[in-house]
Amino acid sequence: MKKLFPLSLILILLFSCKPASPPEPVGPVPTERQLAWHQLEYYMFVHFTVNTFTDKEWGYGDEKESVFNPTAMDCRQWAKVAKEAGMKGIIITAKHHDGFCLWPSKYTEHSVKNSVWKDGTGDVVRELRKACDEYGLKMGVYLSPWDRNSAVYGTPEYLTYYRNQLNELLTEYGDIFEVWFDGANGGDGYYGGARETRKIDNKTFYDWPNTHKIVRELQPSAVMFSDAGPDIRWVGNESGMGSLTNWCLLKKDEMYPGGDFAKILGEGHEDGKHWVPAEVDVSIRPGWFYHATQDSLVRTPENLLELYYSSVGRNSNLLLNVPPDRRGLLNEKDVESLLAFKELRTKEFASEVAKGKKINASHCRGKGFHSSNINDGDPSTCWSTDDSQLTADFTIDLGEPTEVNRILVQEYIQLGQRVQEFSVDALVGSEWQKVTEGTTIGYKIIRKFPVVKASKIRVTIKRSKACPVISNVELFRSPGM
Ligand code: FUL
Repeated sequence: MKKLFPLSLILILLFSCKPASPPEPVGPVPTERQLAWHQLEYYMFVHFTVNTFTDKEWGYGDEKESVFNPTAMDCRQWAKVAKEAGMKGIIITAKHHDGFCLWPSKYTEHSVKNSVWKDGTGDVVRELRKACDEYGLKMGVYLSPWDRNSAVYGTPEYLTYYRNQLNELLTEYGDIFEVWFDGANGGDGYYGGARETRKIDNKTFYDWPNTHKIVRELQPSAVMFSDAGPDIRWVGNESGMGSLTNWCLLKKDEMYPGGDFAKILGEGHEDGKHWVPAEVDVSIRPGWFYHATQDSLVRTPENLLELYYSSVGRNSNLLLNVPPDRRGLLNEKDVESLLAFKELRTKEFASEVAKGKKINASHCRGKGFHSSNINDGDPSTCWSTDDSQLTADFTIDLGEPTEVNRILVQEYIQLGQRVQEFSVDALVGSEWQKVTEGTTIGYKIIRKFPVVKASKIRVTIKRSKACPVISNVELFRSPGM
């Protein structure tokens, strides 16, 4: 018997540590550019145009260029604040629906070149480029497909105009990480003096596939956002709410920008044929543009933290709009709130208690996929089970009763999004208590639960499309409720 023991031990070890091949990818997987985008998580939206000076949300297109006149314009201040706030980039409304261009486009007179700002020699996009470079931020551009100024809007000629402008933005301003195609389209406007209503067919008018080709050719690393991708999708609301069930997958061929797909956009399609993750765009103020009357309505740091949980915490990126005021500066109120939110967030995730703790899984695929990969702090390693094993759990041994109230989980999305249902239990004393449960995971989820003093935390994958592949779990004792 004594001799058999070491032999059986060796057999067990051999079995559990057999070198394993990685699981096959399941369904669509992210492209390199999408993977890089996931990792950005949080960046700034900047809505700035003639509206800032006319106090409107949607300019009609007949605004005089001279109204655009920021008195202390400073993109470096925007970038400095974004950096200090922990954001990774800035997306600017190079042209909003009013058609006014923040760069001196050679295809229109309706731009900064005819404003009084810097006697018409200024270029907001170029200043932002420089500022982003200085602060190590990425830059993205919003180019509104709807143009209420253009005389040719609604005709095929407009497509040439739109693409020419896109070409300028994608060739003259360095690397662009995201191109934002808004879904609001067609309606009344100035249209070169016609002052009429122009309706377009969302499905056909823009000939999107050919516009997308231009972006791919000129900026191969850029992701494209719209209601329906191709790379990143709208989350279906502007209130900052990612969906609890959130597949990064979409049947995008059945959709088009400006269509009525809000609910689908929130959840995505479990059986979607394309990887098109959700981005949560939301403003720090009620409006997208600056209005002095909204100075008292800036979101509080606490509210911004809630937005963070309902976006980044729900497998989405957070694109937070912070509109410059008439000086061309981010307003003190917004800056104060943003930076206080950064502080709150840092404190919220300061005490991580799972890293390097003993961890055991009910199943292991074999060598290279051990459960210790889950809490090793290295997102490039992962835990997985045999192909046929679709349910499994792993337990983190905290060593001693430890207060915990947040959990962060990440799938190894390079191999697809798999988990359909999970639950989390805590061992409190000698009793297991469920602390949270959910459906999808994806790139990242963060869940809150009331503080428990747990000696162990167990995560159970209850349903999965294929063997689960988990890259990271973190547990926190946050000061928040
Ligand atoms: C919407 C636009 O109509 C708003 O003005 C804003 O730009 C928002 C981000 O997208 O569709």
